Amino acid sequence: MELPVEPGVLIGGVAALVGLVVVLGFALRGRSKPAAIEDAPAPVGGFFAGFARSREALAARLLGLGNSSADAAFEQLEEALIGADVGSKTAGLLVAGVRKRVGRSFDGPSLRSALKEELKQRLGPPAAIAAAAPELPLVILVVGVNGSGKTTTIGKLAARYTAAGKKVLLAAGDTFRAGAIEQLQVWGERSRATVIAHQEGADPAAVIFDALEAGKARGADVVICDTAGRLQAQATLMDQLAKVLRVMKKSVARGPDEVLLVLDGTSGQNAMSQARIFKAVVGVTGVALTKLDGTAKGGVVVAIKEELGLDVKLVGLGEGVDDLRDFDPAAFVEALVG
Ligand SMILES: Nc1nc2c(ncn2[C@@H]2O[C@H](COP(=O)(O)OP(=O)(O)O)[C@@H](O)[C@H]2O)c(=O)[nH]1
Ligand SMILES: [Mg+2]
Repeated sequence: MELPVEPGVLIGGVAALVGLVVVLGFALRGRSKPAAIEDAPAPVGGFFAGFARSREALAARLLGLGNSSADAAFEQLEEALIGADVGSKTAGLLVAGVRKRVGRSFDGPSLRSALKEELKQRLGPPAAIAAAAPELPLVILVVGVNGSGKTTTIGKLAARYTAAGKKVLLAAGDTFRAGAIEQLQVWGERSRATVIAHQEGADPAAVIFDALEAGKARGADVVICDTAGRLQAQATLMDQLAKVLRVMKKSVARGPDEVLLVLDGTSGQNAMSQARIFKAVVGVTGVALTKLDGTAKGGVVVAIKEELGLDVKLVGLGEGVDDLRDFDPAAFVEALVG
């Protein structure tokens, strides 16, 4: 079965590092090149508000470093990477990689391109969401904490499939949160997908089982299963998800073709600890990183890949039905480093 894969599209709003390397370059080349700072792409979002303020101080510090400034420059780079939510472990790895690439003699542009190459190599090629299943329907289980953007992402994804002529069923597996079923139903209408729901408080595993059975009986192409997202630390949620998986396999023996973990791109390193827990319990196969329109802290993408071995497959760039993109690592790196 072939399902549509959109061409990768540039991440918007991810710009945590933009300008940093420009600043470094400016500092290393001396006072005669203030234009390098003017060349920095326009600030975007919350991180940049703070970054712009600290930028002059940073440049001034670097200006005083003179010829023996390489170590200090790398230290500044590491700090900036951590500030961009790359995480300290990954920042260390990246800086070591950049150091190896540039040696001790470098200027701003070579540092910047080394950082880009290092990031691209570590992120690897694009990873698309599962597009084929051994047998119809393709089954996607969507997990993540409350408010991360699961239901919205499901709605956008459903719209993408129906636009490609696919028959889509949605399972209203968040039976816990008030209004969650209605919210999915609204997305069902918007995306012309059928929603299978029980009443609030029902067993999510039972709803999802019913949706899978309905999917098979009705010849659906895709079944996308919503779940509740009470705090990841609550053992009950994890027990519930483990049960959902067991019950799913009673209808579709191979289990879900994709377990998509939805992470809020604005939640920074919190997203990492969530990802670790969900990965351990439900065997996550890919990540959808949402709300990148509202943050410039996209560096967590690198940590997700580097420290968890998980690919970001989709990114959310807004609340609208069209605001879902396939993740394109190369375009992401360009947006991040500038
Ligand atoms: N700006 C923005 N808001 C989003 C995005 N994805 C989801 N949201 C919003 O985040 C909130 C929580 O989303 P929801 O899908 O209900 O999260 P859930 O609890 O995981 O199902 C809603 O107000 C959504 O409109 C996104 O990519 N960008
Ligand atoms: Mg929801």
